[in-house]
Amino acid sequence: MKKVMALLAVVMMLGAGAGVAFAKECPLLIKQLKDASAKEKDTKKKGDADKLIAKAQKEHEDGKHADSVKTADDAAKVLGVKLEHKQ
Ligand SMILES: [Cu+2]
Repeated sequence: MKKVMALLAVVMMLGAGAGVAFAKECPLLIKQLKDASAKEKDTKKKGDADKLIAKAQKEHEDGKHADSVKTADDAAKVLGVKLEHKQ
């Protein structure tokens, strides 16, 4: 039983660590997207991208950082830019 508890503790610590990494990453991605969107001249693409950027921002605020990163990647595809992910 002790082993199981120790394992659980390790898993939880790893999970929290990953959460923190994502939490720091989203704003960086969102900033890159906003810069790219500001330069986008195609209003249709810009509109689609802005919607995704707002969604990513919301997901980040809700603590769904992994989803936020995925949404940010989708927005980057719309804008045709490559995001710099933090390692
Ligand atoms: Cu986040």
